[in-house]
Amino acid sequence: MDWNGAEAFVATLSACGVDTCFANPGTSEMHLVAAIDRQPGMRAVLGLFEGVVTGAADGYARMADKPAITLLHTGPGLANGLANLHNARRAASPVINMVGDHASYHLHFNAPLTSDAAGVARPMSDWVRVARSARDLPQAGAEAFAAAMAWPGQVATVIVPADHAWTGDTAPVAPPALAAAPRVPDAAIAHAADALRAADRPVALLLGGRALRDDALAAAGRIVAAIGAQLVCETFAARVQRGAGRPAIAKLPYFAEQAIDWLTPFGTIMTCGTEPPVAFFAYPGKPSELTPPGARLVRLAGQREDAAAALHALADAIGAPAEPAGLQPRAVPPPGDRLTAHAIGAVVAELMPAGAIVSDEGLTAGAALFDATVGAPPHDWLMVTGGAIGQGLPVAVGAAVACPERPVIALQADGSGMYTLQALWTMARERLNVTTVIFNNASYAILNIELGRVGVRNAGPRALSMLSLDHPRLDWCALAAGMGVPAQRVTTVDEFRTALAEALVQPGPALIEAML
Ligand SMILES: Cc1ncc(C[n+]2csc(CCOP(=O)(O)OP(=O)(O)O)c2C)c(N)n1
Ligand SMILES: [Mg+2]
Repeated sequence: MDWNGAEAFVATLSACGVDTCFANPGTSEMHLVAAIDRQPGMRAVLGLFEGVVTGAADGYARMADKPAITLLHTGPGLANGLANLHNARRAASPVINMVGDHASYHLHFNAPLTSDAAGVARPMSDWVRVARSARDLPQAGAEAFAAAMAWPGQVATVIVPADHAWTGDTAPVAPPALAAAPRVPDAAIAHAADALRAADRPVALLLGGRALRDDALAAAGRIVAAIGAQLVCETFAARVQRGAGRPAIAKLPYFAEQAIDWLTPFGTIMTCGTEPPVAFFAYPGKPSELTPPGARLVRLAGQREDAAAALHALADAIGAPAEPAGLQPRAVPPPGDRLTAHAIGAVVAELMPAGAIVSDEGLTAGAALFDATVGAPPHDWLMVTGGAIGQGLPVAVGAAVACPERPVIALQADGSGMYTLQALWTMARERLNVTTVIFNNASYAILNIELGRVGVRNAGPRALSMLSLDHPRLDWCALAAGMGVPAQRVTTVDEFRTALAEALVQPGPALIEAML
């Protein structure tokens, strides 16, 4: 076969096991589009805004533990997708961006779409490479795969000049060998074991990243069995495996003073798969670091070290039993009379099937939702890792594409949902099994809270108008219908229970607009 650069590039990634492309192409990507078309086993999923494309690639990676390709159009198209690449990077998700650009010889003519595409890519990519020729393009693809899979994952971006994509005389290259996950040094395990043996006050194990997966949690549960440690998850985690039958795990509160209060009873705070906890924002006169002054901070493993191996080694070092303790029992809290975030969480905990995936962009609803669902059937919970809102619906798309047999529930705040609501159209087109619950509070509620917390007093109507979503109030049922997703509005707990039960048994997407 006579390969052009685009075909050799896509075939190289296919040989690496990449089988999904989230796309929003333009003229400079037409040979990439054709190459995707010709590649057997490659699925193409169109997103109608680049933030949907990049967020879907993130959600896919969190569930598949391998990259999808994004197909993006020049610097401006990539720029539209950057916020969710930021979230993907903070999640340490493996992602490969394939960004088309003008033909190399065309750039100096300064045509309208001329931009510094590599410069646009750099801040939100861990690895960037501009292909140098058609022959170099498959090589760049293999290198991008290795970079994306650098454990546990990175955002890798290849800029593809159009002439390199369409020039022939090249061929795919072999998949690269991948490095193993970096192991925590023995000395760090011994140090952590000493700290646990010496602890005379309660111990909190603060878990993040891959420490929130089953294997690692089983080891953490062994440490619970040995010394009664409290497991706590970082406030914004990429993916937590939780629910009934798994080691019970709390979540560190978002507000700094609540997080410090929460951590104050602990004499030792050990981090694994994450960094020592810091406040999301600085506030005048308040500390940035959340570790209480009297506590001993012990770093077991960072985000890029093998957290599961470290936890098992630590459990062995302290002679912990083989079986985890502190398992979460099945439990559903009473929802209460009013349709609140807690009530929605309680009904979700009641009806959610085992193996469901939750994409949580609930913002002010988030803490109540997490707490109400601790005793739900076993499930995966995905959060906004980088604080850039507009992640929830695209991540739900990607998770549903990665795991077609598992139902996905998107718990979505209204303001954040508006950034990337085009994801609903992709759900409808691909018939993805996603149930979206919109929290319609007609407000940027969190910013109304933060306004006071940062110390602004006597905010006037102009300030408050920048934090409100009324006049006109968003009609999510109409928005969803316009994109082919059946929707209904609910105002009571019973209406919500009926709507959710219906949506969960029907195939394809549905949206429930909860009026709060
Ligand atoms: C990309 C991006 N733009 C803006 C913000 C600032 N921001 C944080 S929360 C928020 C509003 C959230 O409102 P909503 O999603 O309705 O949640 P609620 O507070 O009402 O629960 C905004 C605009 C952000 N975090 N990320
Ligand atoms: Mg809101």
